[in-house]
Amino acid sequence: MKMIFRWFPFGDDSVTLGQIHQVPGVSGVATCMPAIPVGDVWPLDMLEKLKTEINAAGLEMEVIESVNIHEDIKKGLPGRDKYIENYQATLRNLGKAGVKCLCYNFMPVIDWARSDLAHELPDGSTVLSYRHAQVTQMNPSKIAEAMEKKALGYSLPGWEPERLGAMGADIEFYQSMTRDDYWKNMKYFLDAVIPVAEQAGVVMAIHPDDPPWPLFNLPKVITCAENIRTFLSLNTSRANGLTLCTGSLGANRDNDIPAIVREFAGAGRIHFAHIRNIHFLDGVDFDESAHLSACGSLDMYEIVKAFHDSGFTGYVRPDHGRMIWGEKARPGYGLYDRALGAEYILGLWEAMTKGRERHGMR
Ligand SMILES: [Mn+2]
Repeated sequence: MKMIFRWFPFGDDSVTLGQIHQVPGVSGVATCMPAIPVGDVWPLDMLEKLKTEINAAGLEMEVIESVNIHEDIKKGLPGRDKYIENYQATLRNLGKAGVKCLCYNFMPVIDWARSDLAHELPDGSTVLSYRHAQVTQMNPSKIAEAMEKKALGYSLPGWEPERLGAMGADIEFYQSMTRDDYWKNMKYFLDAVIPVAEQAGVVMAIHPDDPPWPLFNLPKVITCAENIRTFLSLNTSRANGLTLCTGSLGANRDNDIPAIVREFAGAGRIHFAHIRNIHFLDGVDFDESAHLSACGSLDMYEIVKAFHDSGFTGYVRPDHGRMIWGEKARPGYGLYDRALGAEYILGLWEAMTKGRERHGMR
């Protein structure tokens, strides 16, 4: 596996490339170009400039997270072909710039949702939290407003202003769409872009829906093993793969994350792993937590072991961290707790590798 760190360019991150380079074992970043409007082609010269900056800091730019998908594609509107052509052009440019993996999502309107971005834990650290009653009682623009207040001026990926403007009408649009139609729109997109990704040397890695259940009656599809099987069967190329986000899928207690990892990493379809822990509360409520198994409800040893046993060679990043030690940063994306998470995962990995080499342990 290759340990990387998410980093937001163009001054939109409190964490510097120099700091990331000092986190032991981290070889690169997953980055993005938020300045490009959704649906436009990402210009090669901008990608190359960004790559030069990242390489100059001693890091690689092999993963992009994300190139957002225009809503017309998800809705299956006639305008989608133009946006798909642009997506294909972006994939070609990513390949030319040396990008190997593209993390994206296909969630309608709302990318991810939390009720609080700075919920205080007993030790004084703050985390992202989810209270189902609060989320479902608020209308989406209220959620957006509440989230923005706690984002400390940093952009929230998935809650871009252009998305918020059309949110009400977009949610209305999907009320009459069946899940089958949504799968069809997804297949139309995949069949058009996956061959281009293959040629460009880029693997695509869809991110699960977060949380993995429907909100506001929107179609959610990347939520469980069965639906992931359906997704992977829509286009059977290896370039049609997954970002396995343990915290997103893990929020549904019926999802057996180690089993999901074994099934899909074993089939060579997981290209990127987001590894984080969550702490289950009543019902479907949860708080995000520190990465250690002891701090949350997911067994991180079993999750990492499932990747290790599968011979996983893809990218891994610590996912959201807590805000600790007085750090001021984009919620979930401070330096300190994510660095602790990366070291914990690397420690588990080394122990598993050496346990096998030296003691024949499985
Ligand atoms: Mn994730």
